Amino acid sequence: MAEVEIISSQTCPFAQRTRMALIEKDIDHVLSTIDLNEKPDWFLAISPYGKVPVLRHNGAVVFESAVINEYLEEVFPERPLLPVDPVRRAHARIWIDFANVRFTPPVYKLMMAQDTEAQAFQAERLTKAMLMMEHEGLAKLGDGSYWLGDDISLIDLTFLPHMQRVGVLTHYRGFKVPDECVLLKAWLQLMGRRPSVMEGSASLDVLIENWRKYAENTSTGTTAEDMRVA
Ligand SMILES: N[C@@H](CCC(=O)N[C@@H](CS)C(=O)NCC(=O)O)C(=O)O
Repeated sequence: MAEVEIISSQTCPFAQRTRMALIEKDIDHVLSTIDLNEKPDWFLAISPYGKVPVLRHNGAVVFESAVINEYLEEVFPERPLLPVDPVRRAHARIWIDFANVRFTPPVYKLMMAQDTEAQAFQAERLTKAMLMMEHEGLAKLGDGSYWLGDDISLIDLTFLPHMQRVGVLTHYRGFKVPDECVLLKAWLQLMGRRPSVMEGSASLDVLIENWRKYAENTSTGTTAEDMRVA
């Protein structure tokens, strides 16, 4: 058995972040997939939040995608995904926090909003987040193609899965990446060609079907519960 195991569900965007880190860092691992509608007892015993991803490594259990990725960075320093310079490292963490606190919640909340007023409010929030990513993030941080320049980093891996789901928002809510976000659109295209993205991504049709529960606000999962109060 490989010493690194990542536990995911079929199309979890948070688990996708960690899977991409494992692939980018070329870490030998096993991918275990569970059904979130019927969480096995062994999984509930190691996942206090009842959420994927969960990483098992040499008997230790680590959860929360951002924490897992930092753990992998510390334990497997080869093929680094964070810069060495402390200021650049701090900036990377600021944008990873931004992805979790300011970008991801409006993605879910726009999906789950049922009346047009709430949808317009969340679309506005998401638009503002994307404009900030364009002008304060991509335009200022790096002069290359990825968030920090020429080298891919944990920032790219953290934003990518939910940026891919903008196509699902377009399908259900008519939302689109703002026209002025040219760097963001170019980055998304570039990321689409990474083997780690190609391997870990589901088709738009699968994502649309999988997120129907959010679009109809019928999900009883803990992610939906958390996002209702986020
Ligand atoms: N903050 C967590 C979020 C993880 C999360 O929400 N995972 C979802 C699947 S994409 C989950 O396991 N949800 C459990 C449920 O819906 O019951 C992370 O970054 O790892």
